Amino acid sequence: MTVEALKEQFSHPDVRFRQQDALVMVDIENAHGSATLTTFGATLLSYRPKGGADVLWVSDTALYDGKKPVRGGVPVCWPWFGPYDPAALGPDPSDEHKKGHGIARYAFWDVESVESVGEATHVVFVLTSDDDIRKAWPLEFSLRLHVTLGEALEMTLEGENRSDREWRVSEAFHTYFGVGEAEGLVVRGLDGTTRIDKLADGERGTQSGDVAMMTPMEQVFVGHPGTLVIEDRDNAREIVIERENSASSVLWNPGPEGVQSFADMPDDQYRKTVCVEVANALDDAYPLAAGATHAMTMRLSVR
Ligand code: TA6
Repeated sequence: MTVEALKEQFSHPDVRFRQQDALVMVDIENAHGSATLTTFGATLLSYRPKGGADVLWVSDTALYDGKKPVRGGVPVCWPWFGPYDPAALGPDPSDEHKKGHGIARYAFWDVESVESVGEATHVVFVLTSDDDIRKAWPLEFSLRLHVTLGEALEMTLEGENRSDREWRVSEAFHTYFGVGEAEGLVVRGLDGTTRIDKLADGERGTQSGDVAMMTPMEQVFVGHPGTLVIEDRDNAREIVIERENSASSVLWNPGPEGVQSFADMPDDQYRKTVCVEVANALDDAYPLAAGATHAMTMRLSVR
């Protein structure tokens, strides 16, 4: 949908549409703060609570060409997280088209609705299959992202299996949080959970106490539905991450060497962001039966 078509279809005092390079941007502003998404991947790129700094980080060298997902914000990973696992569907002729983290973040979504809910603003983005998407994912689906800017910023990813067969879903809100210093940053809420260390050949252990971010780091915590808190001390704030229907958390930072492999991320910016991802990944991937729908929710707030 073009900016003109969106302006034609939706006129709401809290919502503006604009073009940025090849992308359509959706700006939301109300008494609670502001947020910006792009219809490319339905990716949230900015969330500022009223009077506060941005909660999210976006790379200074991110691309807005509609070919590569914008580096930063909240990429939507669906219907698989990480590299595609052929076991999900069985070897499939389209496997070569299956890029990292699913199909949703590489597609242009439509805006389905814009409405006020009390003092909050609720925008729904929708994605259904097309010939391009079918090259990578042959099964019919519909995917909706509900975004509500209110006291908190709430996102719900609602996926429906419209095909005639069951598949397994793994998914994530791959959130890049903006922080003062990634190294040593404390994340609370994972004590006692099962930790899978992707940088140590998937070694499993039990997390004891709070997590102090390392750079680099890539750890998946599975089997826990709890709330996380990021202690962003340099910015004198705590970022609270609540969830529903998510049992995994992914903590990732590329570190000083790893960042060099990302052309869309300046080498010195790895210290300014941590990925704390609300997900259903690895052990927490789940079957989605033909005709079934699953909704995963993340709620962000700052204190
Ligand atoms: O969530 C961590 C991760 O899977 C890392 O392995 C790294 O690949 C990161 O996501 C970014 O992936 P992307 O495909 O966006 O470059």
